[in-house]
Amino acid sequence: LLAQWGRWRAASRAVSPHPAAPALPPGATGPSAAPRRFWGSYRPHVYFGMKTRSPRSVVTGLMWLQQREGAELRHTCEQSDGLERYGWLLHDGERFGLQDIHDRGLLLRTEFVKRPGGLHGGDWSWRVTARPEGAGSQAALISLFFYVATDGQGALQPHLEDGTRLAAVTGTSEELGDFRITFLRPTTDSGEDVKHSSYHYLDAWSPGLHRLTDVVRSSLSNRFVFTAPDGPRQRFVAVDAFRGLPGTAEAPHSHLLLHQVTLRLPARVEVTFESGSVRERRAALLGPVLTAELAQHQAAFERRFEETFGLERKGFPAPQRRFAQAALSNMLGGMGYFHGRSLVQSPLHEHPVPYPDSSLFTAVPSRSFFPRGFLWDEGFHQLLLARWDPELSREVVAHWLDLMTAEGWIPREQILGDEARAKVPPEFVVQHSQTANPPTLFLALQRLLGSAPLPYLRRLFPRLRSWYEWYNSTQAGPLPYTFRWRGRDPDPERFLNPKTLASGLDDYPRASHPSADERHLDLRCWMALASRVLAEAAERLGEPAEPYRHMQRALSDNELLERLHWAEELSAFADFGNHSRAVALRREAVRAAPGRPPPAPRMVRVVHEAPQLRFVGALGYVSLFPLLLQLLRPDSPRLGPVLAAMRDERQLWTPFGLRSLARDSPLYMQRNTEHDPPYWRGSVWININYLALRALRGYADRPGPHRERAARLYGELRHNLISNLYRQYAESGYLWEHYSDSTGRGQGSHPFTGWSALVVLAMAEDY
Ligand code: 6A9
Repeated sequence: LLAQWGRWRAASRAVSPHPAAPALPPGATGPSAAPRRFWGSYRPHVYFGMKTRSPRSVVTGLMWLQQREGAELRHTCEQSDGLERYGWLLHDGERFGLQDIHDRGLLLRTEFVKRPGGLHGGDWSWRVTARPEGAGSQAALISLFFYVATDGQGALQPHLEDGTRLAAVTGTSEELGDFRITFLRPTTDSGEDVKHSSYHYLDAWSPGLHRLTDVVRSSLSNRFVFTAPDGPRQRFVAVDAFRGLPGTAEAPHSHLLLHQVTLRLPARVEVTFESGSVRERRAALLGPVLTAELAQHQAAFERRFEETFGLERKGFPAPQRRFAQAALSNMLGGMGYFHGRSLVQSPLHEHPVPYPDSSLFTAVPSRSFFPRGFLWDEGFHQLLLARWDPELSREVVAHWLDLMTAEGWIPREQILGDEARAKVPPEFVVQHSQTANPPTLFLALQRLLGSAPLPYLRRLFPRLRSWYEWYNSTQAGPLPYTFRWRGRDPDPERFLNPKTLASGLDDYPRASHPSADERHLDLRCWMALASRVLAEAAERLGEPAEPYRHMQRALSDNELLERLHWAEELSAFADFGNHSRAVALRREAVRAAPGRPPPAPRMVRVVHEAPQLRFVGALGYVSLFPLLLQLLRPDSPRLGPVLAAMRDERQLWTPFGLRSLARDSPLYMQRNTEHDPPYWRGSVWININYLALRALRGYADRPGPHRERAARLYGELRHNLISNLYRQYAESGYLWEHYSDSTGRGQGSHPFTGWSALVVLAMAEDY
């Protein structure tokens, strides 16, 4: 019975929240305590939308449709939309933002400004300006759709003019109180009256926010004709009666009110949100008043940007400064507020279990492809945001720590709420409670520590300690002071090299045969960093720091590091494990079942050399970790060979940054399966390159035999990174997930203004 009870208790710890007081006291992020951050563009997965930091916020958003053959309704950021470019050019993370969207002959500018006041986060205004771009699109017909929707709470009331124009929506909801949203009559882009426009509106119920696009799309009809008095007649598409979604019997959850305005370019529409609790209002935030406020905010942003990063002072020309401003703005404009339940699989449960409701305020790696929180990405994001707004950064870190389970685990990928879930294939939704991710929040904390108020640190501390202990106890390696990522791919026969998603470096080659004998160098170095930062935090708080200092000393002891991880035959640091140096993928015919056509051949792994315990013969990012986290002493005899591997073009050096895996490494640019192209097997990744710059700068600043060499490498690497990222942005319109090591071209998802935006810190030389 006792054993049963013990198992039950352990199982419930895997899916219950950590017992320490939350890092964010209740209400700390709500409208009364933090009114300035209540409203925001916290819906990074839509091209333009806002919500409040509430669990089930009322949301607002924009869709558009060019009225011509083959054009599609735009709403959520989709890579498949193939927009030439889009993103925030200016965004201060709090009061204002300006975004340009280029969509085949159409330039849409979306701007917002907030105005504080009252008890519920104040007012805001939007301005959406649509202009033709390039030849042939003058006077094209376009529809703009502005909507308001609830998410299971609150009430909305439409106010119609002439029976078809949705002029305003009034409403009330938890946390927001009473409000009024007004859709102003359109003007030309310079504010003159437009000759003719056509209005439609939709009043519908959706099963949830994740189906809004479907609801609108299924309500469109092409029976309308645009008849301007002095222009040609043109058929167009508009929302008609809503007849329900095909094939669903889901209960209504979201009330949607949508205003459609159809008109010829150029055009401008303004929208105001007015909070019922604002008692006295100066002039409405519209027209020339709005123009003036936008200009003020823009000037303030530019001043603050220069004060913070000093790029003009450093001599960067205006186009490069605008590029850096856009990179920062996209990180800020990509911040989201999510609420919902993770699905957790623990070894003690037969099936995945929903974790209690949680809220997360976080930046995201990519608005189109990964618009949700990722644990180790976030530590890098906060390196940048901590410089722009340390208070914002502290809040984000606290949100993440509040996701911790009673065991001390934080799920790697946060898929909270229906909208987030709608973007993820089911097989990726479940989070495994034994799977870690690099504890990069310690990187961010290291930066925040100096200025963090003590009460804040005090709230964080018990959680940091549990988190640290969780790594120490669940990711321990086979020998003292070694570590091992759990949760590698369990089915090695299917992959050239089974993946290690936990490490964040996914398919980076590790021991060919996963086993309990493995020692993973990167995790060991992360733990050295964690020990150091935790010790510093403990000292600031007057808590016992010695256990963390002890660990820090042991993990940065260079002799021990060499004994555990120096591979003489590679002349590099490496992982250790059960490893074969000769594996390959081979196509294998699969036998047909009697009477059926032969199935497609599949790839299986063949092992030509029996695995044995040895260092893993891969040279790449993992090998650099003792340098990246500056554990290697400046006078270490190993520093020379590490620097040499970095600078060698047959190994890690490229004109675009350091590649992830050496060109002469056996798995360089190898597919893992027929469907799985190389990812961390050659490409240039910016987060690691940022760490490399920071480390080189560190070695250049400290006395030692390689000081000058480190300084030289630093200068060259910085130049290569900045010029390639700038060139890619100028040519392709985006920052990317990673970059080709042979051409420098952006690859993978885009826009990816997660850690790629660290280029701003590289430009500022802020480490
Ligand atoms: C796949 C498919 C619409 C992979 O940036 C986030 C992470 C990094 O943490 C990690 O280091 N990315 C890197 O190797 C993207 C991971 C996406 C996983 C989810 C679902 C979605 O298709």
